[in-house]
Amino acid sequence: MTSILILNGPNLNLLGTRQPEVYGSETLSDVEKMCKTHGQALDIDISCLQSNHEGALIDALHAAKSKFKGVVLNAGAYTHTSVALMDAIASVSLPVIEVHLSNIHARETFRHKSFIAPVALGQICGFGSHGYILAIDALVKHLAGSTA
Ligand code: CA2
Repeated sequence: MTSILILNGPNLNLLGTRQPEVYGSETLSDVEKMCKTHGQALDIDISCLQSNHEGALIDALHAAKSKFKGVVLNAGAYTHTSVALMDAIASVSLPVIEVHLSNIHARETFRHKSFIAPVALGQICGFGSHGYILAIDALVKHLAGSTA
């Protein structure tokens, strides 16, 4: 069965506790449940992991190589700072789709830069938690095309 990892970065464990106008009112657990339910409908296995630590996210990407066919990644603020995460994605050569709840391009200038985007299959932002569903669908379609 196709397996996809949903990987969330720093502070996303606090989802639903403040700034609902920016990030929505769902908790991370709600978002993860939604992804798993969507995975069941598509007959794919969805695993979820969140960490506030850059090294743990890098370790998760390295480990993903042998366990998953692709990754949906919301790297949180590390998106805008982490060359190390960019290098990790490039080194595992797994398809990674970058997701953001908010439209990072419509926010502060420092959020416009993504170190993930150049090594990602694509970027989805601004659609709230639905972005994770869009990313799963895009990854599944990509994987179907790459094995056909
Ligand atoms: O829009 C996104 O998904 C972000 O990745 C969220 C990050 C932010 O630094 C990025 O620029 C864009 C912030 C995640 C923090 O999320 C919280 C949500 C509610 C309460 C506390 C933190």
